[in-house]
Amino acid sequence: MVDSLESLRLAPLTLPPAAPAKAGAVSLELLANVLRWMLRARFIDERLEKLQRQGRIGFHVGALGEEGAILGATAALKADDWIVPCYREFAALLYRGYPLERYLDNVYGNCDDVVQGRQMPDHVTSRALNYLSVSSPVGTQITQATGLAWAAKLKGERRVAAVFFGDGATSSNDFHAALTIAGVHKLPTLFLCRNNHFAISVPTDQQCAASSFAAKGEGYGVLGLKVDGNDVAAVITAVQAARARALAGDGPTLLELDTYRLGGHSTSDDPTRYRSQEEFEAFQAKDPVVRLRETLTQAGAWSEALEADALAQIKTELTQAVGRSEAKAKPPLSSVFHDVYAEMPWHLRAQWREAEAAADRSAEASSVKPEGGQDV
Ligand SMILES: Cc1ncc(C[n+]2csc(CCOP(=O)(O)OP(=O)(O)O)c2C)c(N)n1
Repeated sequence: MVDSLESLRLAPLTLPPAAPAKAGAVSLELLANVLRWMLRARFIDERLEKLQRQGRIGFHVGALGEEGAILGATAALKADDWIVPCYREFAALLYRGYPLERYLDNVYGNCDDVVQGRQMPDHVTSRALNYLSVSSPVGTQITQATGLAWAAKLKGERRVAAVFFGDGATSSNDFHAALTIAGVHKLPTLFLCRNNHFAISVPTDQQCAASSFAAKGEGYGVLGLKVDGNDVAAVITAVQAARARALAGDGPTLLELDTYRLGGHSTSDDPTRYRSQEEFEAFQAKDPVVRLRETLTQAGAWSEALEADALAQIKTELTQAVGRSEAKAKPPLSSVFHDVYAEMPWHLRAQWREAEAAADRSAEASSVKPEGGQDV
């Protein structure tokens, strides 16, 4: 019986004509620029983790070890393409030209934060840079990207929607809905699965029994390819090929970018509780920053001096930007009530008045000295 069932297996999808080019096709100049951004991203990640430990910011969700997958993919896109992030892709937004200080305003949730402190840190967005807002629920961004891709197709626009998500998100309802629709309508969606080997503490072999995450595409008629996500040139060529394929009308591609999360899930996590030092060290040896640095140095396109320059620059920029963002005021209380309705309905106005009165009472109470007139 098993044999006859096996014989009914569908043939796997064949590679498209626009198969990924050879890694050598990516210019050294582009790779050096991506390395510079990877170093910047890592420096920012490490500094923000320290700020969180010092109690100066509430939270950070970083991308240590995943910089090659995120920035390689971003470098392969065009400015008009949508980037639909998960929550680790701040470096993609900065690469597109978002000001560092504005990003930090979001991390601090201050009065210049584009989302006015209503979101967790790292939940930033930019309409001007075609970077959709971060939604924390796992997987929801995958359907949003498919909607954007559908809109682009209906409008005849030459742009793709590239959506980042983790391996864990491939178990979500949204992954299923998005790949179903994108496959049926041949939408220009690039499904970028950062396989960082964990969904918080759950390793991939406990998430699903598929042979790979790329293999999941086949069930939806979506071409799935597994790429070494720590090989930046391979990521760039694969995303460029998937993009060309989507614009040619050949439909979406699911790219599994195989990488590894070298840090914790976020600053709220302690990864030593669920993974061994041996495993960590084995993946550390494949660090995308180290690999790209070596490749470029051997090719004469990188040097210690260039690296020192890059690090000195980001150190100065970050120190200045942190100083400015940290000094800014919180968003006003009234901001809680804005940005939902063009004209605020009466019941929200009433709640706003009540909230202001409660805040005044509380400020008054805290300024009243206890009996005896002593400060406490
Ligand atoms: C619907 C939903 N369920 C649970 C969570 C809690 N949660 C936050 S991140 C995460 C793991 C996601 O793992 P993965 O998709 O692999 O992405 P990664 O964090 O590894 O980049 C979970 C379960 C959530 N945010 N949303």
